[in-house]
Amino acid sequence: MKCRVCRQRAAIQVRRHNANFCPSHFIEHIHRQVEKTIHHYRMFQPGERLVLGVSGGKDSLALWDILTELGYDVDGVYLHLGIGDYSSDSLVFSRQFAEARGLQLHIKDLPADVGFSVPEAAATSARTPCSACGLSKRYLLNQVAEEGGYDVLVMGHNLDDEAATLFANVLQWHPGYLARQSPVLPADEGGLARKVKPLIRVAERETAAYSILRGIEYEVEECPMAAGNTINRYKEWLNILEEQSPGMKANFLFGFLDRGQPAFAEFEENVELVACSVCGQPTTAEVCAFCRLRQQTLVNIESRAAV
Ligand code: Q46
Ligand code: ZN
Ligand code: ZN
Repeated sequence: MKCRVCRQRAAIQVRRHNANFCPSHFIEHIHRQVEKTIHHYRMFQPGERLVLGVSGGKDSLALWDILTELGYDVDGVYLHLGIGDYSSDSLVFSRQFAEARGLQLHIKDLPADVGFSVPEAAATSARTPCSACGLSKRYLLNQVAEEGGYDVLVMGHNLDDEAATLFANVLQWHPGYLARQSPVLPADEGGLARKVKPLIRVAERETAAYSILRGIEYEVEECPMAAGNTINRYKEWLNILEEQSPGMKANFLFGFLDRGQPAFAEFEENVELVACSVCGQPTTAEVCAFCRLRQQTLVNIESRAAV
């Protein structure tokens, strides 16, 4: 197995590109894939301020490394969700990464700053852990982007994440979600920063390989609350298909973005956003979903403590 570029011994095979690469040309290949995605979807403009959601896992840390290597100036934000050792260990990896490279990492601590953890929200509300977690993450990331004056919120979703989300939206035939599933979600006048996903051309096993080759230490443990997460199940199914037909996952996603999505444009709901009467963040209701979750969770925690 030889590297496609230099004919030296290859270290990794990328079957969907029908190519093998040595370590340094694999790294170059990944950089090119990300740069191509940024330009193709016009993700950033010169002078814009970027902040990346950092989880301490391979995808977000690899993306931070790639963007920095490509010359972009990107700050990070770590959200501490209060999920036991998983959260504290992930914070250590994120901090170590940022400190070693002199990068700025903001830290938002859900239990300390807001008063509850994801497990507490899940135990005391009707939401599943991932639903309470997703809602809290979206809220806190928007808050950091707004408070820090960032123009763009950069997310570490990879090809597998996006293909599995698309698969879920197709299985459920959610036309509104399909209309909005995009590598770039434009900024909203109400104060939501633009959201971009520069890693969507890179598969999960490639971000893992990239991280190892670049010496990035990351949290390898899965979130303990992920059990039963349907997106993970869809990823496994798509991997079986990919194994039989290399390139299927990328064709599914990029075929949709290029040719399928325009058909769903008419389903995009043009909802008007107003300021939440409690926190001021843009929302469709009088009180945003996060403030409702917070109120409900804090009341339930207090009443449990009183018993
Ligand atoms: S951190 Fe949160 Fe994930 Fe854990 S609780 Fe679910 S959504 S699985 S990316
Ligand atoms: Zn090579
Ligand atoms: Zn609110």
